[in-house]
Parts: sequence; structure tokens; C-alpha cells
Amino acid sequence: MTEAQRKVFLVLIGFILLLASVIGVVIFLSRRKPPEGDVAKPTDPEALGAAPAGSVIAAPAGSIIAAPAGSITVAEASLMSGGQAGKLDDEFAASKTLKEALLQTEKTLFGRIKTLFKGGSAHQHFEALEEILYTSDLGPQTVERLMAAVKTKLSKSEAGDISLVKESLAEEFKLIFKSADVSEAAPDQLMSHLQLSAKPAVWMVVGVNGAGKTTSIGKLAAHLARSGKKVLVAAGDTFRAAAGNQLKVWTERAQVEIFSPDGVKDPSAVAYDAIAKAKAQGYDVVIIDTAGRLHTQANLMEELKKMKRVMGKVIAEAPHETLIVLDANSGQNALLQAKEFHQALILSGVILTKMDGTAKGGVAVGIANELKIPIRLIGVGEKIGDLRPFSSKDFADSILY
Ligand SMILES: Nc1nc2c(ncn2[C@@H]2O[C@H](COP(=O)(O)OP(=O)(O)O)[C@@H](O)[C@H]2O)c(=O)[nH]1
Ligand SMILES: [Mg+2]
Repeated sequence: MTEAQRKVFLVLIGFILLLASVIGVVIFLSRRKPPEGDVAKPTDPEALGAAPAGSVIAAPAGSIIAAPAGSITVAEASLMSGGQAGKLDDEFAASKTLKEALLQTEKTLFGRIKTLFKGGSAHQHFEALEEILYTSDLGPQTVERLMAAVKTKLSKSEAGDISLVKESLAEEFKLIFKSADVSEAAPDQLMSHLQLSAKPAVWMVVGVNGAGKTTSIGKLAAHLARSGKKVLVAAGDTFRAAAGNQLKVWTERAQVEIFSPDGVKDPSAVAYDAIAKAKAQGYDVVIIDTAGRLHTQANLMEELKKMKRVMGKVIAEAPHETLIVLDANSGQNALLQAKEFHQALILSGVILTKMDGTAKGGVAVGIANELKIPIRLIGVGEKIGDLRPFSSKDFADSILY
């Protein structure tokens, strides 16, 4: 090897070594764990499992039901890295106004009355008005009452203009809701008409499957927790295996505690133990979820009656509220359900859900008129903030004016 060849060889070796060390440094840097605080969004479930108890899992609306047991979506995971509270606040804030939520009712029921009376006098359209009311989920008894009121009002007027019809309907609604003890509540007074004075206050939530019990409990629990109450939610729907998981996700979103003992199939036992725990540990409110269906429909009412009796063994006055959840879209069926549950359990109030859907809303008037059970809350969507206090004045205003 000549001197020149030797030099070229050495330079080549030097270059290769330099290249190797540069590659080494690059690999080292790329594999190095980023410093703390740089980790933006943990996405693997293991990491999330280590999240502190009670951390919020705010899933997008609708994803709750579909999520397999214990799983956490990427969207949920991204929230775990911080900003949960902000997201929860967003959910509360982003909700519809009552007027927006009742848009469907306005379109289907009273919107039709408005167009009906665009021309001519109310006298001419009397039959058409009756037909509209009959198809608005009010129930025959309530339609008759309303028609009688309209008739009386119109008998005093030759012209019979639309404002008289509205006036008489509004007045009659007011009377009906008053007789059912529906009180006025400001939009921010969600709980003002629910029993909260006892400690713990025990609320039993009943209704058929799919009505929105679990969802409404989640929303209620979130509002209560937000106002500083210590809340325990009992998983009393032991019939459906998925029910417990769904409730768990909701309680995590609401940042409240769930009582769901493993392997306990007797809903009365769950209710009893939950109330006993709440009493011993200073909880403010216990909300008890229940099944909408058992193996046979006939047994459901007996089971619920038993649950109610058993609750009274821990706290004599419990449950302080027996709330039925009704899907407003189920029309006259909702009225029948309310009747059946009321007969068995003596209901204290109604939560009318899915008013954001194609609900005609008339069922609220029908229930108040026939059963004298107050409508307390309405569900206007699937988000945590989509729960509104029912206000008879707002209800009448938003559909008549
Ligand atoms: N749009 C809308 N959907 C609702 C409302 N309340 C409940 N839901 C939906 O109705 C379905 C049944 O609700 P769930 O709480 O499981 O009913 P449960 O069987 O009575 O416990 C779910 O898909 C909910 O997201 C509401 O106010 N508006
Ligand atoms: Mg449920």
C-alpha cells in the first residue's frame, strides 16, 4: 500500500466511524423518553387505569352505550391529560335553551294551530283544532278539557280570533300544571323542587327500558356534585349486565361515587346497602337506578314495590323522591306507563326525556291533568348539561308565542 493509498484508507475509516456515531446519537435521541410535561395524551388503557379515582371521563354524546365494558375511547383518553373540568363545563354550557329544545313540539303541535288560524275565524276552524289536539299526545280527557275552555272563551267573541284560542289554551295549561303542583323554576334551579332536605335524601328512579333512566341519573348526579353535594349512585338495574357498566361511565363523568357490589343480583339488597352506606358515611343524596324489565313484566312492579319497602327499613321516609323517567316520544304510551307505575309506587315526579327529538310535548300536559304528578325535569339531549327544570310558563310561552 502506498503512502497515498494508506491516507485515503484512514480518511475512509474515520468517515465511517463519524457516520456511525452520528447514527448512534440520532437513535439514542429518538428513543429517549421525553421530559415530563411533554406527554400530551396517554392513549393506552393501562396508563388510564392508573388515573386517580373520580377522574372525569367525558365521552362524546352517544358513545357511552356502545363502549365495551371498562373500555376507554381515545377521545376520552385525550381528556385524561388535563382539561377535564373545562370539558365538563363546556358540556354544561353548550346545551340548548328550552325554546330550542321545544322546537319540535312547537312545530308539531301548536305550529299547526298557528297556521290553521292564518285565515278566517277560530269558529270556522273548531273541528280542525280538535283534530290537532287529538294528535298531539294530550290524551282524550285533556283534549276535552282544553276544547271546553276554548269553546267558552270563543262564545264570548263574535270575531273569534286566534289570540283568544291561545289565551284560553295558555290559561288552561296554567291551571292544569298548577293542579299537578308544577312550580315555576328558573333555568338554573334544576333541583329546587326535588327533596334534598333529608340527609341522605334518597331518590328512586323508575321507568321502562330505554326511557333514559341511567342517562338522567348521570345528568342529575353531575348537577348535584357540581353544587357541592356528596352523591352516591346505586346500580339497582341488576337485570341487564351492561347496565352497571353504563352507569359506571356516567358516574365517572359526573365525578360521583357508584355503589355496585359484585355479584349481587337482588336489587333490593343493593338499595338497602347503598342507603346504609350513605347514612353511615355522610352522603347528601343517594340516587337508585332500577331495572326497566325483569324476566316477566308482571314481576317488575312487585320487585320495585319490594325495593321501596326495603329502603324504608333503613330510613323510614325513604325514598324521598320516586321519579319516573318517560320518553316523550312514546306518546300515549308514556301516559299509560305513568299510570301503571303510579298505581304501584305512588310517584312524586316525572322526568320527561328526549324533548329534543320529535316529541309532541303534549304528554306533559296530559300527565299533569290526568295523574296530577308534577313534571320536574326535561331531558333535551344526551349531554350532561342537557337537563332542564320544567317550567309551565316557559312551556306554554315557547309553544304558543
Ligand atoms: N336525544 C336524547 N336522548 C336521550 C335523552 N335521554 C336519554 N337518551 C338516550 O336514550 C337511550 C336510552 O337511555 P338510557 O339512559 O340507557 O335508558 P334506561 O334504559 O331507561 O336506563 C340512550 O341512547 C340515551 O343516550 C334525551 O333527553 N335526549
Ligand atoms: Mg338503564
